[in-house]
Amino acid sequence: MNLPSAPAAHEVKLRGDYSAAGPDYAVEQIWHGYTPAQHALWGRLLDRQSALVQRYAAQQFLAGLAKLGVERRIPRFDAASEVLHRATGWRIVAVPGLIPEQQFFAHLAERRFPVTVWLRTPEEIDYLVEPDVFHDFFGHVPLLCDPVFADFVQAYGAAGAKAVAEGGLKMLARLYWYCVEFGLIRDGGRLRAYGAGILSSAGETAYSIDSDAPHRIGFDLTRVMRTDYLIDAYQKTYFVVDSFEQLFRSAYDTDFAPIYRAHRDQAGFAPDAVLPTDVLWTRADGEAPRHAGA
Ligand code: HBI
Ligand code: FE
Repeated sequence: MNLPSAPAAHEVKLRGDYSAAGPDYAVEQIWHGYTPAQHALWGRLLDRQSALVQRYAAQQFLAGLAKLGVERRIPRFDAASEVLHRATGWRIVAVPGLIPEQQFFAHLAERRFPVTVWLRTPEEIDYLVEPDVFHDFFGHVPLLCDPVFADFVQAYGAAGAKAVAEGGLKMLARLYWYCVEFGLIRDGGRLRAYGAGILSSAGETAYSIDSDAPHRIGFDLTRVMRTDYLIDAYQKTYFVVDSFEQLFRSAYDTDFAPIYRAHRDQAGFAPDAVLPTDVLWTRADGEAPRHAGA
């Protein structure tokens, strides 16, 4: 079983049980296997983030969260998939954890979102390196109820297969990181967060919008694809889209191959770089704090 290398600056030992995974890395969600303590931990995580996202999350995320009717127990993926499928044709596929890029992209291209079946431990309530069911479900699934964003993620997945062939994997992973995981969006004159890595993190949800420490730079596809990222600290730069239509158009209208060819052998821009061509919303004025658990 060729286990994936986690998309991380440092290798992590994968903790899921991959023994029952199929060639597409799908497993069963053994919902009766979750303990009352795990459901209670899910409830604590949900209470904390639900309060924060009301104030900081994109409207489309909040609409999806409401549509899913997330309860204070670990969700049943098959029931949530029925709601999701009616909204945008997506379904959840249960996975043991991080899976290889190739299978990950293939699932996205066919409107299946991989959701990890295990939940973090109480000691990891503030931070864990590998995505768990709370990050994947609470962070990612609500926005997949938005038709435009759902189309973007499907187009992103379809681009994945080609990226593997054209040496663009690292650049495509940056697009996922700075948008799907840590993206901000304009909401009138203010900014709101839509990235799953932000909205599933108690500390980073407020930080991404309120702090003066990070840069906030207008989204530009090539700029994002050329910018490195770190995984063990709050982001030093967030990219701001005007709309999900802008994001979708960037993935759907653009042939990524010329971008891969032009830049695949170049070093990425530093996570805290500011370029003369950047449209700056805010410029950093300090150090991004490290994650509590890092
Ligand atoms: N696997 N289950 C899972 N979840 C992810 O978010 C994920 C993955 N494998 C690869 C991956 N993400 C990243 O390399 C993406 O940037 C492609
Ligand atoms: Fe994620």
